[in-house]
Amino acid sequence: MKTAAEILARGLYDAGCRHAFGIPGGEVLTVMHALADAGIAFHLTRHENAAGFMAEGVYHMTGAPGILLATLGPGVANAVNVVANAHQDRVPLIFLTGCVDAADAAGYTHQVFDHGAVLGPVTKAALTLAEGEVESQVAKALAIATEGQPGPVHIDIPIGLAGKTQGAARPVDLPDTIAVPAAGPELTRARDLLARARRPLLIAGLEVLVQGVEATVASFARDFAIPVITTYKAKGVLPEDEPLALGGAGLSPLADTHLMPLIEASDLILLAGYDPIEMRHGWRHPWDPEKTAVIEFVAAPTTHGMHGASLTFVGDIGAGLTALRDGVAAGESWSNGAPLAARDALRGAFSADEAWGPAAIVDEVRRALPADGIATVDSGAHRILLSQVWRCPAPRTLLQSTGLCTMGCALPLAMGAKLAAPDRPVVAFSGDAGLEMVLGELATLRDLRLGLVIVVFVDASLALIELKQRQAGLRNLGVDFGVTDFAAVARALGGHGVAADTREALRAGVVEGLAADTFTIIAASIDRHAYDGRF
Ligand SMILES: Cc1ncc(C[n+]2csc(CCOP(=O)(O)OP(=O)(O)O)c2C)c(N)n1
Ligand SMILES: [Mg+2]
Repeated sequence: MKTAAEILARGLYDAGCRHAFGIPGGEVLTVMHALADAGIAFHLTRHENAAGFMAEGVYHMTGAPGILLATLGPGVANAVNVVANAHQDRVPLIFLTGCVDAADAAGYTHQVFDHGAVLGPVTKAALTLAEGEVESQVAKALAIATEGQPGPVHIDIPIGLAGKTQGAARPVDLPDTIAVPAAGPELTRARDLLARARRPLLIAGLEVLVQGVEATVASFARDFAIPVITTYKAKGVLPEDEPLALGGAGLSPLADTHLMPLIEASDLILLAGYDPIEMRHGWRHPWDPEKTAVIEFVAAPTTHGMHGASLTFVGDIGAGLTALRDGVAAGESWSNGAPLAARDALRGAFSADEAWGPAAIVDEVRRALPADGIATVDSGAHRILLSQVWRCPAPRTLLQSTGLCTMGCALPLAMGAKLAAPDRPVVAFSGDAGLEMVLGELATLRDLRLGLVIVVFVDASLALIELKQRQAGLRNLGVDFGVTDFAAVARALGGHGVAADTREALRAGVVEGLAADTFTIIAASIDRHAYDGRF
């Protein structure tokens, strides 16, 4: 007979989970120990929010749901940001917390608030484990976290229940419901549209990665010579050095000036797992489905209202594309060469041809990082520029928060990725304010003994916000701050630290850092207003 905590831990282990992150309190000790005893390593972090991003980093490398453990009350409150991020960024995250037993909650107030009420709007489900139902609840939590559009599921574990032996479990029935388009008038119409298209475009989104159908999408694009735009999360679905790859889009109005004319000129837009949660305002209603045929394959019914489509198929994106192309011969594609011209124009607009500056930093690190390397990037001006300049040779090689766009994610994402894939080189890019938000995690990084490289863009400014402030004609307020000696901070916390203001110094720092057995911070100083006119 197993306790509730043991059943929970076994269920998570069987789902492939091998790492959990967080900060315990007295209320979750039983759960933490049960996780470790089941073979799920527990990693102590300095903040629950960062712990959640480390869990996400592991998920991107292993495919298994992330696990975040926190105590009741303040632990829950500290984790709200990363849970919201998992919701917006479609990350299967199991958030485990303790709670006082129902009978106690009636007459006890210390640290007690309604966890479910706080987390309800930012989770797919919030469950409280119940006597005799633990096994089925864990199975349900995992199914909800991973199906359709993945996301966070909160499991509250009553203190009294965690260590209590449970009786025989009920059978758990959770059938897989993924669908493919059935033969019928819609599929026939879709095939006809594909057969007649002369200027087709494909827009790939994060659900392609979630469903693991990158190869199907890439061969579809190659076989029909269809140019591919991706969201930032889907960068690399088609290796970005291929001629059909038009790079990532979503946050850069400058990139849109080159991409929107293609959308306007296209006679068939194929949406593959395109979830517009990553896209800025300019991507609201980017096409008129009355004028342009749009066929979409998505994981979940579209209720976002961001764009229309002529035909929407919900279910298995790879099987959908395979059914679509069945019996359709590849025809002419863009005889005017417009996509290649747009690709050249984009490369010119986001050129790294400068001796020093933010694009030179991105370019230099890209050259130093091997093709199997993983980069993460924080929120801010540096991220928008990097997402346009950085070329991904494969999917999930650039990790970032693209739905919530929160600061403070790049360092912990990189830590989780490195922990789960220790043989792959990992670089985290961050703004100075974003890194200052998570400096405590350098102590976690020291304890984990992970050799990763952190490149910080030092501009003593919330550059993205400062730029918006100036563009709005407002006076300078609340966006500037002092210069931190990040190299010294790194050394104080057990890492290496170097300052770089030339390509040579940066390259040497990255090469040495990737070979080191502890972390390295490279403080790359850039000019104030370095991003003006660049995205
Ligand atoms: C948690 C959080 N707070 C505030 C913001 C709003 N915001 C977006 S970018 C940014 C500036 C970040 O500054 P820094 O990390 O130095 O990057 P830079 O823009 O200078 O490249 C801010 C404040 C956010 N996205 N997330
Ligand atoms: Mg900055």
